[in-house]
Parts: sequence; C-alpha cells; structure tokens
Amino acid sequence: MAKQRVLSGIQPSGNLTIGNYLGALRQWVAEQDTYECYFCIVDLHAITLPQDPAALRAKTREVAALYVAAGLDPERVTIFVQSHVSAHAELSWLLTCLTPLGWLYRMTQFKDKSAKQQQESVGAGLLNYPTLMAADILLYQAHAVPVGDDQRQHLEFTRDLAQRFNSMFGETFVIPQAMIPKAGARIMGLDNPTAKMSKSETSDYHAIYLLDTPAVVKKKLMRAVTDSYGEIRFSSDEDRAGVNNLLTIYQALTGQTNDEIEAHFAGRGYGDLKKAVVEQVNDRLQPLQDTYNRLMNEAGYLDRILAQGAERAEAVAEKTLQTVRERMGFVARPV
Ligand code: ATP
Ligand code: LTN
Repeated sequence: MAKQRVLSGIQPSGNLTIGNYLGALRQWVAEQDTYECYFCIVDLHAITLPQDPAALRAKTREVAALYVAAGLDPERVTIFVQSHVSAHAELSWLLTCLTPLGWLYRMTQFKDKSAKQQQESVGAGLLNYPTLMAADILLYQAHAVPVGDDQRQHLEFTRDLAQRFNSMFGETFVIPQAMIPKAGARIMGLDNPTAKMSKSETSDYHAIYLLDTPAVVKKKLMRAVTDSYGEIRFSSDEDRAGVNNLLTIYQALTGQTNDEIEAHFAGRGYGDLKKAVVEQVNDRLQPLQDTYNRLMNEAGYLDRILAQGAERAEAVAEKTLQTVRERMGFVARPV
C-alpha cells in the first residue's frame, strides 16, 4: 500500500529556535520513514512581514541546511524551497477567490501580527497567509501536517477550505490532520514565559537558537524567568509558567514522564534545574551544529538537494494543480 503523505514548513524569517525544533522539526525526523514526506522552506510566507532581501536569501539556505542537520535525510524525504515550485502561488490565488474574508479575520495569528503594525500598512499577504498555507498542504494531498500548537487554527482553516472546494467542485483534496507533539508543542519565551517563543522576537534573552554556542545557551537559560515558589513541579498556573517551561524543555529532550522528572528534582533548587536543562540542550545541539558546519562547507551540496527537491515536489504539485484548473473551468492551453 502507498504511504500516506506528510507536508510541513518553517519560515526563513529569522534564526530557528528550540521551539521550532521541539514543536516541528523533531517530529519530522521521527516520521520520515512512516510517511512520504515533503518539507519546504516557506519563503513566500516569510515576506508577509518585511524582509531584507540579502537576509532572506541567507536564511533560506540556512534553514535548508538545518533541516538536514537536524536529521532529515534528503534521499528519503523531499526538501525544497516553496518559491521554487510556482504551483504554490498559483493555487493560493485560486483558493483566495474561494475564501470568505470572515474566516481570515478570525485567525488569531493575523490579529496578533497585524496588531503589532500600523493599521494602514498591514500587508494583504498577512491576511491571506492561511490560504497560502492551505495551498502548500493541499497540493501534496497531505494526510498529516506535523506542527506546533500555534498552528492548530490554520489547520482547521485548511480542512474547512478543502471541504468547501470538494463540495463545490467534486472530491479533489485529501482532508489533512494536524499532528501535534505531546511534549514541546508550545515552548514559551525564556524572558516572558506567558508568550510563545518566536524566532522573529528579537530581545536577547527570549529564545535559544539552534546555532547558539554552548556558552550562549547557558547564559540565556541561567537568566530565564522563574518565580519565588522554589518548588519544581509541572503547573498550568500563569505565575509558575517559567519553571513549567523549563520542565517542558527538559521533558521534550529526555522523554521522561512528569512523575519521573518531579522525583528527579525533588528537594533541589531552580539553579539545578537550569543546569540540567543547559546540559540537555547542549548535548542535543552539538551534533546538529557539527553537521550544519560540515554541510555549509561542502561546495554545491545544498544546491543539489534543493534542485532535486524542487523537481520532485513540482511533479506532485503540478498534477494536483492541473486537476484543480480543470474542475474550476479553466480552458486547457492548446498544444
Ligand atoms: P515567526 O516568529 O517568524 O512567526 P515562528 O518562530 O513562530 O516564526 P514558524 O516558521 O511560524 O516559526 O513556525 C514553524 C514551526 O515551528 C511551526 O510548526 C510552529 O508551530 C512551530 N513552532 C514555532 N514556535 C514554536 C514554539 N514556541 N513551540 C513549539 N512549536 C513552535
Ligand atoms: N504557518 C506555518 C508555516 C507553514 C506551514 C505550511 C506549516 C507554511 N506552510 C504548511 C505546515 C504546513 C507556521 O508555522 N507559522
């Protein structure tokens, strides 16, 4: 039987964080043999907020190399740059014309990100972001989409849009499911544990980046916000969010249960907890960084992967797009 498909992506909009790793990348690596996988670097999504062209170019390549360094095997999975496959932009337009504005205005990511800008200068791309994301997923007929908790609403949107298309034009798209990890689906900012850790947040002690040196990781974690309870246990209380976040990172990296972790730290202080997290994070990042540096120094390696990835992705995407064009009533280009 053919394998089911998986598709996911990360925006090259900054330095990848341990949140991106624990919420998304790590799951992708774990699923690469179970599914037929497509992982893209979503550069068209990144430009929904202003990007410096040189930085976008550099980050796109950096993210691609980090996919491989984190453990994705480019022979077994398809790694590609979203803008290299023009079907994404085209399907996005077709779906835009079927998307009710009300659905877009309801998206919490749009509300959050647009609130941070001057009302008149909010780009229309930020509003249409979920439709482009739906196009990414639906082009590959993906069954499962491994993402962090913050993407739940966008997945519901994608499912609604796919159902809408199917009922208007006939069964065309697979209805995808979100695949959200048990531990690490929502890592919080170290400096503000009530806000999601995010790569586009620029304050110095907010996020651990995958390419941070061991000394920087240590400095950031030792400064992480905690509380004055002095008790190491998992908790959903807002005023214990900092300690809960450190425990969550520890859990996502060790795979231990809540009970095991609480027993391990019983009677110990926050300093001990922080040191233990520093050790786990650095142990995980070390091999990833070694591979990253090796890949970046190997001339032509990344280009080869991205060329091969775009070719494989395009073949699948064009086939779906062709069906969509026919169903919607576009005249086929005469040969
Ligand atoms: P930006 O700040 O530019 O919006 P981001 O850091 O939120 O970026 P995205 O590129 O939007 O990252 O997300 C890539 C993937 O990483 C998604 O699957 C998302 O759910 C996941 N992710 C992002 N931040 C976290 C986090 N703090 N905890 C868990 N998963 C996360
Ligand atoms: N919106 C996603 C990034 C993204 C994505 C996708 C994730 C763009 N296209 C397709 C899964 C599938 C985010 O994480 N902010």
